[in-house]
Amino acid sequence: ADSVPEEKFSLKEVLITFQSCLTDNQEILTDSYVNGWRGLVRFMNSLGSIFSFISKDAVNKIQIMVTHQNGENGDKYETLQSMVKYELDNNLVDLQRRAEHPESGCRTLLRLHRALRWLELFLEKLRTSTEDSKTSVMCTDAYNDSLAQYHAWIIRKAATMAFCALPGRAAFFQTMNVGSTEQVVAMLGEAMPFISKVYEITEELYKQHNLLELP
Ligand code: 1PW
Repeated sequence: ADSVPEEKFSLKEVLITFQSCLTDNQEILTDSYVNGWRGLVRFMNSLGSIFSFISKDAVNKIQIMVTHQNGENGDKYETLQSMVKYELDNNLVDLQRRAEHPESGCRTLLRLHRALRWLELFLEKLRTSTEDSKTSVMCTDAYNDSLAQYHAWIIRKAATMAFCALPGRAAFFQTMNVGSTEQVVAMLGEAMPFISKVYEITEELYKQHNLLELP
């Protein structure tokens, strides 16, 4: 009775975490957002070591956010809205170029936010794909339409190479541990609106405060 079986990883749990980000007044809980990313990292790592360079940066960004959350002013980081207000009010964000605050919560979260757009596009392509669709192509297209524009040539090159090593559609769906193809498609159909909502609210928040281009 004392041996608790290792919880099986399921992408469904991860997407549900993003669902739990939203508060009743449409704010985003930093803790759940970061937890959602922890799950995405586990998912990426389960895709093989070739993805570890990609997940490494996400791990790094997660750690920076955790440090803010556990810091003296951790309570100011409860939601993305309170974080933005706190860091801007106290001049804790480098607006022009990286200087005194190279690891502000605002600029760190912006990187995760941009990557979430990639995930959103990629999952939507998977959801609407057919048996003969190629995961590598869907992933690369999603990347080129989102995150790629923010990356230097060398990173784009490495990322595109990693995508080529993605398992085929059937195996990829299995890695998600959600069940049959139909179940994966249904799960994505349910979860995608929450990811999109979280993305939209964050985008609007950053836009309002002119933070979308933070160095
Ligand atoms: C299969 C599921 C894929 C969805 C997850 C997407 C993860 C995105 C991580 C991409 C990281 C590529 C290598 C790192 C690049 C960094 O330079 C870059 N970080 C991100 C997250 O784009 C920018 O961060 P920086 O250098 O301004 O601190």
